[in-house]
Amino acid sequence: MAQQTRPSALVDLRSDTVTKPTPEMRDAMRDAEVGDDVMGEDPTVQQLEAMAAERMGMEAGLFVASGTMANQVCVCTHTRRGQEMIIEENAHILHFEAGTIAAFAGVQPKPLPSVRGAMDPADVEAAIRPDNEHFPRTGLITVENTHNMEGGAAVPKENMAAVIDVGRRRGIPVHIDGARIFNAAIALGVSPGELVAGASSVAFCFSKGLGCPIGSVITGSREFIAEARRVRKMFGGGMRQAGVIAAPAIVALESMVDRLGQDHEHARILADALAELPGVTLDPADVQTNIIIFEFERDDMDAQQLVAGMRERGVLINPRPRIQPREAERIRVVTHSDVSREDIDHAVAAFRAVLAL
Ligand code: TLP
Repeated sequence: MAQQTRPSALVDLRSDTVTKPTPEMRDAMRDAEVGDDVMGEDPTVQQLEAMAAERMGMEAGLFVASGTMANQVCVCTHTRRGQEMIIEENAHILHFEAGTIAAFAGVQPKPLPSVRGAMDPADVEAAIRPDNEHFPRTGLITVENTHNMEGGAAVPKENMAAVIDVGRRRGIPVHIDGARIFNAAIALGVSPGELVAGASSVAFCFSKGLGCPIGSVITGSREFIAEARRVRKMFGGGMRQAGVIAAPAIVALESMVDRLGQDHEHARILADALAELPGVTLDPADVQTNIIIFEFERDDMDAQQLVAGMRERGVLINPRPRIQPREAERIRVVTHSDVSREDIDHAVAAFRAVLAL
């Protein structure tokens, strides 16, 4: 267990992507047995892919460079050009992947509203296009869990199961952007395999809460992964001695998953303190995992000034970019394995100092 307990020079709460590899990860990178993975000869990558598939209850896995590549390889593998994909309206795939579903997969989105990331299964079913030559064909349904822009909300298992069931009944694949699926599983008290049961593909990241420097994995059926492997090659994502970056991911699966609850606890402490401060609109009960998003509105200070004031006190935070027209200014704060309890206390003190009336 690799909780690092230094009061940091800087407390970096911009994202859980900022974590540095632990000493155990560095050791594993140095000692990794490697081979040419495009030739199917890297034993460390193969071990990681098998472990990841097993965790998700899937047949096979595929190691890729990033969460974005994971999602895009899945979208391209599931769909054909000109199709439509049903997606939650604030999803990462829709807003933060540089328009790739249009540029690479050639599919158009059918965005649906949600309650904190959970789309109504009846809406999903109603959004499936009837057979009519005017319409695009519905080629994919996606669910993001945890939902980043909904403040790390964990989409409940029953909702996931109901949406997955719509896909199964209507013969439409369901992809899960599970960049933070372990955070979701821990918050909901279920195994990740239970949470994604019946989905066609699940992507999750090692370079977020799990603390790795790089990497994501796609899991699915053997047949799907064989096809995804070809698409990954088209993206330029075939990697050679990738065991050096797969090795820390194995360390992460073995030792970084159970500690995620600590990040959630830290986020709750922060949320309780933030909710008391003038200008902050936040219901701490909404903070289920390691992401806090709060509305910020004051006459005497805007979000940029809050960010600057926090930086002066050694705490890094980011505004959450506006993704819907006219929405309120929001700030995102993310806890992770490089943030200790002392760091949280320091951040709370800094927020109080900057926001005190
Ligand atoms: N999210 C990043 C930024 O892109 C916003 C962050 O700091 O949270 N799915 C989800 C739900 C994500 O949150 C992210 C990254 C990705 C996919 C993409 O992963 P990467 O950054 O590895 O391409």
